[in-house]
Amino acid sequence: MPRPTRTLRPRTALLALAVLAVPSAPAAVAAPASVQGKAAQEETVARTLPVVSPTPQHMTRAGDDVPLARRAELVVGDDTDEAARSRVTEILRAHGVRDIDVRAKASGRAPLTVLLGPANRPDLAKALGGTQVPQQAEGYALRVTHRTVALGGKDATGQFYAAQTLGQLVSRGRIAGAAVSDFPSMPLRGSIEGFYGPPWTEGERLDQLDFLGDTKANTYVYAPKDDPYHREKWREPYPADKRAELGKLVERATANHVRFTFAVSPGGSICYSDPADVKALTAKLQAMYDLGVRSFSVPLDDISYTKWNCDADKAKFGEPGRGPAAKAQVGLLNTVQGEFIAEHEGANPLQMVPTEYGDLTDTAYKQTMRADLDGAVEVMWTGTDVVPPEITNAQAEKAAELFGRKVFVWDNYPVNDFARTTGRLLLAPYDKREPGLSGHLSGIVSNPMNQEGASKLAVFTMNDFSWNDRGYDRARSGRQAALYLAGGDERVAAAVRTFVDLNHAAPTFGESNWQPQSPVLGPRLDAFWKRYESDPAGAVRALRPTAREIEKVPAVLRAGLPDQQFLHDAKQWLDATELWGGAMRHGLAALSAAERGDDADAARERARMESLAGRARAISVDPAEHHQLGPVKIADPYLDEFVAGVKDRT
Ligand code: LTM
Repeated sequence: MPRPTRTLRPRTALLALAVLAVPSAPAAVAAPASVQGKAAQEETVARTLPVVSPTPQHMTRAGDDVPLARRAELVVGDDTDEAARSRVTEILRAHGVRDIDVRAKASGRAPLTVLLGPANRPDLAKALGGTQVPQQAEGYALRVTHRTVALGGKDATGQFYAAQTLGQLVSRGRIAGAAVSDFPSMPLRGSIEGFYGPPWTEGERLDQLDFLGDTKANTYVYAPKDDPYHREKWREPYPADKRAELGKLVERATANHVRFTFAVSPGGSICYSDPADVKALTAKLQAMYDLGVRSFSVPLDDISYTKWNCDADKAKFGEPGRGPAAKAQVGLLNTVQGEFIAEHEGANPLQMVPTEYGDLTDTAYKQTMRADLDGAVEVMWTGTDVVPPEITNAQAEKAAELFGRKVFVWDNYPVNDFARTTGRLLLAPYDKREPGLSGHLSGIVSNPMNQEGASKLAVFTMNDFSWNDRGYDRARSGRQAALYLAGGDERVAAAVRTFVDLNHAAPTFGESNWQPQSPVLGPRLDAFWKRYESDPAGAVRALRPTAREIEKVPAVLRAGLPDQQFLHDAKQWLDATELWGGAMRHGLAALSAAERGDDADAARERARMESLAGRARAISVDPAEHHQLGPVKIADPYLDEFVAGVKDRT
């Protein structure tokens, strides 16, 4: 099946988060209706603030909610950010404001006035009152009081993020009366398309850039291993059609305040000492600068340092080895930083991936890097073991010490290009990254799955963590991610969460998973078999709703999930889920029949179960979409064990 070229996901996905928001503070948790009077209930509702994602650094109630009317004034200045302005307009229109009067000064007569611009603009500073304006880059202050919404950015990106937060404060015709003072804990946040296997399509990349903007992430690194012009043919310029496509991506990234970061990986064939190769590399970067790119990366991962690509390097740097390899790389990178980046207006510091990217061992390679690499260059690091089971503050501090700077984490989650991810979607919320990492890292980017749409659940939670690592609440973030994908529909979000549970395992390169499979279904099935020994009828009765719920997940998602890219990516897993749910249902029927002594019916139901399970096991990933080929895995090994358990007992 061809991949959709453009997503049908409405741009209002984040707006929808607010629609069914839950109380944000313990104080807002309602008392039981029996002990709570109507007035108190109304008070609770009025005081409840929606959950905002990523979690703001500070959010409190500033006053009563402000009702929306058909008319509003939007007060802007020359330094109002264009993207923020169109986002605010989009939000107001989506909530029924028909007449938006854009002006330079408030009339004082509008039912709603929205002030948007730099936080130090006098009218904004006044309307923000005591709400603190953060000094951090990309920070913003927001205050909703008495018919006025003040959205003040520390810089242009801060204005855009203020608008994104506003989108989550509006629901049911009211804007929550909040005061927010917010900024990112880590400077760099987002995703790196850095996996092996089918690169994302143009439509998937455009979708990802919108998604990153929605989740206040500022970085997308273009580094697909299987784009020949990124690695093997790194010396060759992109053909005109590919260049045009990249130009479109740069434009979309800019509209989302995302830095489109162009990466080129010359390490497989470069001759470091050949000026012609250095020139070819900078020419490649120059072509991208001309398209509007301002962030660049030279990844040197997954190459050998036990051989040189030319004799001249041996003559210049000596016998191949860690130290000489680092010397050669540092020479190249310092030239790019000093002679290209520093000479190009607006260019951000160069990023690089070292060849030693996944350990904490001090070596001649790292010694040379920390001694000689230009201090401006951002160094990426994956955490230990390449796919790290955890990242602690102590590890990050050590990595910073080894490379002589805070490192930028390339987190190999939820990437599914390595053997132990065969047949898997990795959907679990981010975990086992220690609060406080923002003190030791310059940022985190996710290396996502071959499937862009399906990656959004995990990346949503990763962007939540990198925005505010100390405020990260895994369960809340997972719920918000499901709600985001579901376009704000709670029933659909519940089906998303069930699907996440069936696809929760996150393997490492070793034997064990760093995120467990099916933390809800697994224990439930264990409890089922335990109870079955003493109370078979009760056990079967209690498990039936679970089987039905699983069987219905695909229908609920296909009917109600607005994200077509996700549905496309998850197709084989959804097909298998329906079959496994049916297998469970028939398995339970077989057990019931056996209990009442109806052997014929038990055999019939058991055969149905086996047939459905067999069909589920026969579904394989789509080779056009997946690097690792094989049968799709759902809630393994629990569902197979369930089928085996039924067979043993019927
Ligand atoms: O992680 C890095 C720096 N490089 C590669 C990635 O391209 C690949 O996607 C992941 C997961 O297999 N492992 C790597 O080593």
